[in-house]
Amino acid sequence: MPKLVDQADTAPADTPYAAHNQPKDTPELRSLYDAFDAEHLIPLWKEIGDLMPMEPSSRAHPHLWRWSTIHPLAAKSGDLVPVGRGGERRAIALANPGLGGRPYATPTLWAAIQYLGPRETAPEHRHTQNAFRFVVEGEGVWTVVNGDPVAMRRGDFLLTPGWNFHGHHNDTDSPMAWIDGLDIPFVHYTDTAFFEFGPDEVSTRETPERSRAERLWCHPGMRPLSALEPMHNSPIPAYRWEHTDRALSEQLALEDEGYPATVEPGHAAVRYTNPTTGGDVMSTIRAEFHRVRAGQQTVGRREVGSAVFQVFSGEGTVTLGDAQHRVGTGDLFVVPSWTTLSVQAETDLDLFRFADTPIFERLHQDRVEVDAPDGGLS
Ligand code: GTQ
Ligand code: FE2
Repeated sequence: MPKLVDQADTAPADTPYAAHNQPKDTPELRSLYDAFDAEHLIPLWKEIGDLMPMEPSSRAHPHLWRWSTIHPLAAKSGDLVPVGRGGERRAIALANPGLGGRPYATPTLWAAIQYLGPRETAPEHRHTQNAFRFVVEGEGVWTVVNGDPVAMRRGDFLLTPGWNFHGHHNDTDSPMAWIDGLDIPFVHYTDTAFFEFGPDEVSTRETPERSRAERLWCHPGMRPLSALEPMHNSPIPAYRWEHTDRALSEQLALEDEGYPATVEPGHAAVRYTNPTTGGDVMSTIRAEFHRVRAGQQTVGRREVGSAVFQVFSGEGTVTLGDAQHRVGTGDLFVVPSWTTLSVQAETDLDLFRFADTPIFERLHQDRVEVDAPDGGLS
């Protein structure tokens, strides 16, 4: 297996650690190091620049995947690869080129394009990994969560929190693709994964207009008195596009009317939340939607932890540290930890974003730095 950690042999020359007095290279020193090796011991002084950097320096790259490239490949796998028990899902992961050939978009997050052909079914299962879907185009698939069918349509953000049974069924004669986000890498590193197969067929073929969970939970500002305890995952199965779209357009309209509503001029944004806590939708994943007006540039911002964006609509340029990418509808890009991101919108630009920040907030390891509008830091 490819090694996941680049091991430094000596303190890197470009860090303050380089000032450390290295011992003289003598035969005794070499035999000491050989003895360390034989006993599975590693001295800190050879690794410190990598283990204890002055600030995060992610192995993940700020990579971009184009929808126009990955969607046809997903469609091709629809022709060649059956979906069913065992493989479970026709999901193709974004593999960050900095992460040693593993199917990880970032050190903590999985992002994949999933493809389901006409009338196909992805069988039910459950796992401790938290999952969501975001739909950039198309409709017609039903994700069935604990026996409750939930329609998937363009712009919807759908949840499958850990340990809920879920399967997917395409009830139309057209294929559909969407993106999945999960905390698979985080769960893998921490050896906390459990998995169970469900029934081979998805447990319902009903296609109701609204899922039972939406009928119970999706009334703005209200919760049922039958469920007053806080839940660590949001009970909302689908955050519908009409609400996201209206929330953003109203923020911009209020800004035009002179009321404070946007995060910065011409930049509207919402976070999807758990209505029982007001916090993030799931314990390991934050999800947001951003709308930047044509001609606006967002202020540079970096934070601890990693994020993945998908362009929902529009065109622009993203600056990620030293890298710049022109982006359009469906394109996906990674923002590694502590990498400054700024977005320049050519047309009105709609961006879906997910990140691992809830993990670091819970552990009090979170940090954010925002460029001052004059180019300095605040
Ligand atoms: O749809 O249940 O991309 O279990 C990876 C693992 C999707 C899913 C993925 C999964 C799923
Ligand atoms: Fe799953």
